[in-house]
Amino acid sequence: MKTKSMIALAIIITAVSLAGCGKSSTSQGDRTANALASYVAPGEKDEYYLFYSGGHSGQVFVAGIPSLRHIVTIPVFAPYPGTGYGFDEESKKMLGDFTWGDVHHPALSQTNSKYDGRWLFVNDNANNRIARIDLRDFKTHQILGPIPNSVGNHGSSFITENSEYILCATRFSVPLPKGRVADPKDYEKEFNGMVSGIKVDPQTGEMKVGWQILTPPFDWDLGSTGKGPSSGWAFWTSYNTEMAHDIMEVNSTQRDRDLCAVVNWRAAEKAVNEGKAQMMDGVPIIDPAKVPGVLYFVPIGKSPHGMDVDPTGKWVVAGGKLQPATTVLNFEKVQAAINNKTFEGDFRGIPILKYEAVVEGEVPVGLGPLHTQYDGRGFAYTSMFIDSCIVKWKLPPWTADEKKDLNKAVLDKVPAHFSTGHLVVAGSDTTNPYGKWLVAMNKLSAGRHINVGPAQPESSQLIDISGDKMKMIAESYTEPEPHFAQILKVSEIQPAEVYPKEENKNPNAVWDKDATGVSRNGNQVVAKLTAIRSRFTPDRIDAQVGDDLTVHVTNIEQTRDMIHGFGLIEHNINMVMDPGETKTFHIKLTKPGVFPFYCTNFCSALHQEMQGYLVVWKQGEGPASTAATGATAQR
Ligand code: RUQ
Ligand code: CUA
Repeated sequence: MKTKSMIALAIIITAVSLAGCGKSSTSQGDRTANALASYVAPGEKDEYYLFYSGGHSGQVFVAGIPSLRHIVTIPVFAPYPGTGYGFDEESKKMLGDFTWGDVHHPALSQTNSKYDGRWLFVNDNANNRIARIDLRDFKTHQILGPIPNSVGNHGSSFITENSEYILCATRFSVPLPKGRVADPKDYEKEFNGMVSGIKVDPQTGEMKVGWQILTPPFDWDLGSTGKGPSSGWAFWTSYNTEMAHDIMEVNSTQRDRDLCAVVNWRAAEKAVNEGKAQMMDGVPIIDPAKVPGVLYFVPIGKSPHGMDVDPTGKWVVAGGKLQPATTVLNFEKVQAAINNKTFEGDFRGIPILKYEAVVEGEVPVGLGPLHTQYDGRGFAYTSMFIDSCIVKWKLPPWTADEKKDLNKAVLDKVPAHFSTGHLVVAGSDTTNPYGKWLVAMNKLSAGRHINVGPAQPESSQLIDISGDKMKMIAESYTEPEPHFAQILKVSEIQPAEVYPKEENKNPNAVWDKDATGVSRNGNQVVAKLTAIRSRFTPDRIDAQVGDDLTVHVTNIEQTRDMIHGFGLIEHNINMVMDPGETKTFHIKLTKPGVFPFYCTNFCSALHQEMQGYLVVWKQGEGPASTAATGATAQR
């Protein structure tokens, strides 16, 4: 039916566009073609997942491509009542004392530099953490951090070719170890930054801090990891090579070139194994001045931002925020310069590679180049914050003619609305990009949407890059604030639709009525409940003031979509159990009364009837006080 419904839509759209919208710069023919390109008819499905970071919302959003429709929110660093995240004991423990995070750069796990569909890692710029989302259930399973000796986890999370490590670099420098105080006036002497290798368990995905590399107090910015010829290496831009600590917009933008980091992470791992590190706050730290071969610098103009390795692993492109060009490093030349010691001096004992020896060219893409992505066909796409467009250009090797005038390598520009930050090309950071779609994540939506008052959303735009010329197809709006994103082909993963009963290893899970009930031991009261359409068993919990109440609820459904919630009136308790899942909350009972609890998730025609009572008697009163120790009251 796909064709029929598309033709119908085409007719409707043509009719609508003929009736008005004369202001649009898109011709009638294109409107129809564009609409069809992103149209996913009712009952049909998108072809790709778009995982985009939710910035300071602390979450990850999942949309479909080509429809750009938001499908779910995956809560990560902030409580999210919609899925009960941050209310049950397990997720509360993961969040710790924090109720927000600042998610910037999601990274899909890789095997041999291809997405393997296992995990999605995201960083928290604000509280120096990394989280792991499992793509089997689209849930957050681990939050690591705050990472020791590391402040402002922005240059992250960059994954290595076989997901050996998540590599991170600090945005901010502070006196180390954390907790030490020095005057910011002594910034150059007292402050330091850090590059961290977060080790990922190849079976479970469990992360732990592996090692760190001490750096001068530059503000490390964006980076990426190598592959192919650059296998084992990673790259970060920096701003503030000036090492300013105040009036940063002036004082940190003085130099024409800043120093980017070229890190041999395999050499770092080896150095740690050989005992060449010193411990700080429980982490082996490498001083790269004393362990040659781990860290090099390359000058890049000016206050650069993104630094992206192409699918072949040979070209590394830096966006020169304040310079109207991208700089293309040739990794083979980087390697040769290291081997031949073609240095132009050093900074605190770290060799600076000679610019002319490693740079293939500066491509005049326009104003405010930030990030670059690749289609795997030899083309690069750069987001332009100031020019507010996406620029398509040709990677080397360039013809003699192009080399003479690299303007000739710039092939196409498409306006974006407005001020694009990140952009993502499907699969750009793998050896085999899918290539077809590009999503521009724009910082300013500038009132292109219906008026929603002064709090404005961000916008995302879908661009078709399959032809010679880019084509703007569709736009949508998003909660604040997408930074980077990853695109994964839907057919590459098979998420679970329920948690199978036999996989539920929770010791407090109950599946039969006989195992449910309320038991008391001293003032510890434990309730084990089942939830199924449309009742809780038991639907009454008796306790008394002063009790410690623990409630485990198992959703014993094995049917897709049959989700139950557990909301407890006036106690700030809100759990949501997916089919086959057990969740737990714990509270100290402080006030007497009868408190209804109810299912929050509309599950059946009798959903509204899915309710019960927590009866909190005064101390020494009611059946709660007489229940024998360890006894289980059944109903
Ligand atoms: S940064 S807009 Cu946080 Cu990724 Cu470049
Ligand atoms: Cu269960 Cu509503």
